[in-house]
Amino acid sequence: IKHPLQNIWTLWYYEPDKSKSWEESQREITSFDTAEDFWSLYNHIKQASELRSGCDYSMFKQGIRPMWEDDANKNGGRWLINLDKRQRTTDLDNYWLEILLCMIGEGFNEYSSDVCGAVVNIRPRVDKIAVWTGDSRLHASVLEIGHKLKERIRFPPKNFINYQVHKDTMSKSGSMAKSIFTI
Ligand code: M7G
Repeated sequence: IKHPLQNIWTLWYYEPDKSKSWEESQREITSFDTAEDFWSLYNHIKQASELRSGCDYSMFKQGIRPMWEDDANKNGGRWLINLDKRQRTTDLDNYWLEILLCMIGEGFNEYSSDVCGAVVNIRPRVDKIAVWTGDSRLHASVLEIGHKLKERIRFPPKNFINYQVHKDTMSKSGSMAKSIFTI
């Protein structure tokens, strides 16, 4: 018997395509609900660091699209980790795997239900990894998820991560949105 997960998770892949809208370029790859099926998938696909610039992976609970507009995300926000060029070879894949394992193992404890998913953006200058939560107004939950995130990926304590509300990200451009928490 395979080891069941508490949630069903869906992997998405985004590749820029000028002939399509951003939303149309988000492709649902597959869903899984056991630890073994997670590893088969993970071992079968490229590492995040091997994706072409401009591409993303997203892993979200089944039924939640990796977009601000989804009902589950529209009041939410994200804990954002910016990675400089050098970290693509040293940290990116490790952070991403640890976040996936933390999510599928419900490692955010009593706040795991507030986690919607995670995204990794491969970009020419700064790669980004973000954990998306469903309600930016739940401050205790947001903060606990952020602290747990830093702990799990063993983020250097002297470095900081920021939480941005999707509605702010939507109206500003990219990473320039203001943060409501920094830890
Ligand atoms: P990004 O890929 O999150 O970051 O956003 P980047 O600036 O580092 O590449 C790039 C652009 O993709 C945004 O300005 C939007 O046009 C589009 N985009 C990104 N997200 C996350 C969404 C989304 O959730 N919904 C929609 N409609 N567009 C998005």
